[in-house]
Amino acid sequence: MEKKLPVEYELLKKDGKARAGVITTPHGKIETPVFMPVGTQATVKSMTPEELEEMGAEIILGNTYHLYLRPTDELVAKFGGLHKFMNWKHPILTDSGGFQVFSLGDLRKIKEEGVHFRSHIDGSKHFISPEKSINIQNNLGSDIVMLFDECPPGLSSREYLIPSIERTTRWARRCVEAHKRPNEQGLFAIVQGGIYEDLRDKSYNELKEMDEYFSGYAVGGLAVGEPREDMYRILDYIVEKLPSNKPRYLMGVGEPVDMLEAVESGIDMMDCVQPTRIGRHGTVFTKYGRLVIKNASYAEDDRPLDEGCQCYVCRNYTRGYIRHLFKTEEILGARLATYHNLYFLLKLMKDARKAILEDRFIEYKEEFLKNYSMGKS
Ligand code: PRF
Ligand code: ZN
Repeated sequence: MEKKLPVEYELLKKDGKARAGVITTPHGKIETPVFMPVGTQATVKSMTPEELEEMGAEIILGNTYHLYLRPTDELVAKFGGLHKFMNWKHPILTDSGGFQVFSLGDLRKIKEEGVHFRSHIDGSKHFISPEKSINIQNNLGSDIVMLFDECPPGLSSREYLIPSIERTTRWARRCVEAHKRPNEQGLFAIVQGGIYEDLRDKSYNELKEMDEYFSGYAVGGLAVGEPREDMYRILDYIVEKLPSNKPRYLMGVGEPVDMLEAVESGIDMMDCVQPTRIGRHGTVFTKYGRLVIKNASYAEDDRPLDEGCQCYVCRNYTRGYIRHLFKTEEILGARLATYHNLYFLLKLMKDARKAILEDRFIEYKEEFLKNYSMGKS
């Protein structure tokens, strides 16, 4: 008999390729499709865990790279792991640091052994290898551990991608080998391959040989500068080839239109810093598209950020008040906009799930897109 993995997926219903399911982790269940708020530095910026629970978040992200630099994974381990350190009782997924280190540009050098880089904080020298990334994630104690991969730029050539994929596969073997808590933390593989179908196949086929160790698969290397059509084409091509009995995670995508497209291709999980980042700077999602709250036209607007939104912010505050908070640089403005944006994407996925269960996902998606592109907020 195959050994049991700590993270499992149950498929409840398919509508076309879109899936509704449940992921079970050591810290509880997640209903999919799901949006995962990003808590890079052991906090989803400005939100308390109680607020995240209230808005309906079921799983959040943490980052190996940032937590390794500050406060260090060893310190987090002394507090009993990331859940205890930040007081979040539900599932956590940690990204491996691959993507963050590769985003450093000139500050890093890729070798077979791992990646040498300089800290974005103080310029100090560091090295992360596949073994070290897994060791850090073992110390953090996340429910889902990501493999240490290379995420090449969106328009990388085939000549660049082929050796990169092969190195990512060798790193995957080293990650599997280095994983010290296989009964408590599920490993997710990351399929790379840029915008080429055959290279996506190559990456997946190589990783698949280690399938028994993987609790799920991520699609990496998308939303990194390639045209939208290429992203949709690759998603449509590769997602249906991934094992149907494991969750599929699209990394770093949080634009509503892209999220629905991904769900239609069979993606179950997504994350993005976008809702928190744009929220802090005063841009919010509404049914009719984005809205920049500082604009003078909202000064006397007594409507909620998004008419029809049932979140705490929309039930209690007006656009005019939140605009005032941003104009006066009051902290509460950033908090309220962040709360609403996260709620909006969580709800988008909860509604998508409901639509899949009721066999009307395409109708749901088209209705959303029709409104969202009208831009009449
Ligand atoms: N790899 C990892 N993290 C990621 C990505 C990736 O390819 C992306 C790409 N959109 C976001 N975050 N490890
Ligand atoms: Zn709202």
